[in-house]
Amino acid sequence: MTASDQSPAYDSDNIFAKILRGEIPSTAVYEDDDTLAFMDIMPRADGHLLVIPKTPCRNVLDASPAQLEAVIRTVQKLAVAAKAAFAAEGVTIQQFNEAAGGQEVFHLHFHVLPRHEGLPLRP
Ligand code: DGP
Repeated sequence: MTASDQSPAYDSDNIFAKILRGEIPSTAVYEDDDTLAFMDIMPRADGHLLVIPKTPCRNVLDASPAQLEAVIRTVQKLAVAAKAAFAAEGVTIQQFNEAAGGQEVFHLHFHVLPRHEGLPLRP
C-alpha cells in the first residue's frame, strides 16, 4: 500500500490552487521553484503565514517525499525569518489532514505562527 491509496482525489477548485493560478489575490511573502508562501487571510497571530507546494497535493497523506522535502525546507526558512521579523520568542508550526483532522482547504499547507510568551493564538 502506498501513502496515497486511501486519500480522496485532489480537487483543483480549492482556494490555494486558485491562488497558485493567480485567479484570486494573496499577499505572497516568498516563492521558489517548488513552493509559495503567503499571509493567512484569518491570522491567528501577527505574521501568520502559510507554505504550500506548487504542485497538486491534498495533504501529508498523499504528498510525495519531494513535495514534503520542498515544503519543510521553506517552512524552516520562513519560521526563522518570521521569528526575527516579528521579534517573536518562538514559532508554532501547524498542519491538518482531512476534515476530521481539522483541514479546511484541501491543498497541502503548513501554518507558520510567530509566538510571544504568554500570548495565546487568536481563535
Ligand atoms: P486549515 O485547512 O484548517 O489549515 O485552514 C485553512 C487556512 O487557510 C485558514 O487559516 C484560513 C486560510 N485561508 C482560507 N481562505 C484563504 C484565502 O482565500 N486566502 C488566504 N490567504 N488564506 C486563506
